[in-house]
Amino acid sequence: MKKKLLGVLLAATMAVGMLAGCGSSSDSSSETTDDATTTEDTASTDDSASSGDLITIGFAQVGHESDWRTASTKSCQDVFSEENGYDLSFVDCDNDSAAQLEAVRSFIEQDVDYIIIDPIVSTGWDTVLTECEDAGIPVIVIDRTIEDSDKYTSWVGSNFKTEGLAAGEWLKAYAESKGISEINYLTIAGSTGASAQIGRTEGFDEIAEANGWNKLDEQDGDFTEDGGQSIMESYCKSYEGKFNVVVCQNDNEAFGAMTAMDNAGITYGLDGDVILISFDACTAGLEQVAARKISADFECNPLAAPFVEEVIKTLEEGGTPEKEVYMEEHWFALTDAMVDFSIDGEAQTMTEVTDEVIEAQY
Ligand code: GZL
Repeated sequence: MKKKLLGVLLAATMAVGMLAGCGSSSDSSSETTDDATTTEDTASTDDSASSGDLITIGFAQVGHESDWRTASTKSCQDVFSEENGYDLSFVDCDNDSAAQLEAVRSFIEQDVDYIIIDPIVSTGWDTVLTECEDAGIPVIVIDRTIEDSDKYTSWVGSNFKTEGLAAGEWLKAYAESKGISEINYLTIAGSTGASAQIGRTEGFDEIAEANGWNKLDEQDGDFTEDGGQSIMESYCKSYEGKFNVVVCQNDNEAFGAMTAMDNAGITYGLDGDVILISFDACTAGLEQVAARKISADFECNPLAAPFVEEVIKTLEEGGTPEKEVYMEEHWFALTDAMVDFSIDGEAQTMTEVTDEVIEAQY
C-alpha cells in the first residue's frame, strides 16, 4: 500500500540480485535450486497504478521437504494472490537458515508491507526481527516457533508438545488394549532445532519416561522420506529384534521407514510386529493409515494462511491481533486402533480414517 515505483524497481533489482545468489527462477513459476528460490509476482515489477493497490508480503518458507510443506506453501500462495489484493514475494529457503535470514533482509530492502516467516530453527532471530521492527514492517510467524525473540506481531501454528503427548498417551492406551507390556521404541526425529522436532520429542518422551518405556535411539531424519529410510535402514541393523515401536516425526519419514522395514522383512502397522506412529496426517499419510501400515497419525495442520490473513486484516483496520493463534488438530486411526486416552486429564477424540476423511484432507 505504501510502495513507490522506486520501491517496485528496487524489489525487481533485489529479486534479480537474489536470483543471482540463489539460482534462477522465472517470475511466474518458482524452481528449487541448491540454496533458495525466489518467486516474484509479476505485478510487483509492473509500474501500473494497480500495483499500488496491492498489499505486499514477503514470505520466507522453510523449504520443500515434505507433503506438509507443499500444502503450507499452497495455502499461502492461494490466499495471498494478486486477485485477492496481494503481491506475494515467496522464497523457498531450502532448509538453509542463512538463506532464510537473507530472504527476510531482502524483504526489508523491498520495504514490503508484511513479512511472513516459517522459521527453520527456533533461535538466531532477534537481530533480524529488530531490523524488521526498526523498518516498521510487522512480522507474522507461522507453524514453527521462535524462542529467542518476541519481536513479531502474531504466531499461527500448532502445539507440537501436545502432538507428542497425544502420540504417547495413545500408545499407552493402545498397548494396554493389545496386552503389550514392554515398549522399546526408536524415534526418527525431524530437523534438529526445529520447534516441531523439539516439541514432539519432549511430549512423547515425557509419556515414555512416566511409563518406563525404553528409548533405544533418536536420530534426525530432516522430515524427509530419504532421511526416514536411511535412518530406519541403520536402525534395522543396529536394533534388529530389539524394537516394537517406531516414532516418525512426519509422514514422509514414515514412508521412508516403511520402505526400509519392507526391505528388512520387518512387519509393521496394525497387523505387524512393529507399531508405526507418524505425525502430520497428510493425505498420503492417511492413505497408509487406511492400509493398516501407519498405526496412528497425529495431525499438524498446515493451512495457516486464512488465519494469517485475518491477522493482516486486523492490522490494516488499525486493530491489535492475537499474539498466538492455535490451529485445530485431529488424531487419526482405523477403528481397530481407536482407543480412549486423555492429555493432562482432558479426554481426547480420535477421528476414524474413512474414504471421505482422506478425500477432505490436505
Ligand atoms: C510442523 C512442520 C513440520 C512438519 C513436517 O509444523 O514444521 O515441517 O511436521 C515439515 O512435515 O517438514
